Amino acid sequence: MRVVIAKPGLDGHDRGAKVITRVLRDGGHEVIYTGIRKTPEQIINILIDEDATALGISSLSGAHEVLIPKICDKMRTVGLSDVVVFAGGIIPEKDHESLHSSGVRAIFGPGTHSESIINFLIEVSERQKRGEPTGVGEDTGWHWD
Ligand code: B12
Repeated sequence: MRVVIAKPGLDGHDRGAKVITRVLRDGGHEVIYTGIRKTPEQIINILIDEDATALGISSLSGAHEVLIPKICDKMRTVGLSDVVVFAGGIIPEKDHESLHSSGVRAIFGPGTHSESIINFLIEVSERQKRGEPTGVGEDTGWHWD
């Protein structure tokens, strides 16, 4: 897949995003890392310019409940409904449900094994091959556990 790893928010916690960029590249994906402190608008532009099929968002600042739904809404507005969104970082369990409702298909916290992120993307490709929608604009309720 062609994956953008994005780091929205004002903080500089970039280790996780860099680790995930490496993990996905090693797993055979094409990965573009945005760098830190990107606005939702900048992330949308990068997704369009890079013709991405998936967006992974890293958030450790506590702003996930504002920033991630905002990015998902903008993606739907500009016609990026097919793009799969997943996230990671410091995202408490209690916030997972609302993020899933925003269109986030998987959330990975600290200590996640690389294998489970790779397996998630394999599952996404298999679902897409079967014609089962996974993008941020699809209201299927499906998410990775
Ligand atoms: C290292 C660290 C720092 C470093 C950051 C260095 C860097 N360049 O990244 C420094 C010292 C700079 C720092 C500063 C601050 N920090 Co700090 N920091 C941490 C700490 C201890 C570890 C984070 C880390 O690097 N982990 C290692 C990486 C590899 O793990 P990870 O990021 O979690 O990523 C893994 C998963 O989460 C997941 N993942 C992450 N992103 C993504 C994305 C995708 C797409 C996927 C699939 C998976 C995924 O996969 C990764 C691999 O398993 C955490 C506490 C913690 N235990 O997490 C606090 C923490 C994140 N920091 C915190 C705070 C408050 C700050 C400061 C505001 C403190 C202050 N008052 O100055 C400042 C902010 C400075 C700034 N401008 O950003 C808080 C955030 C609180 C919150 N969310 O509510 C935390 C949680 C500490 C705490 N318990 O309070 N910090």
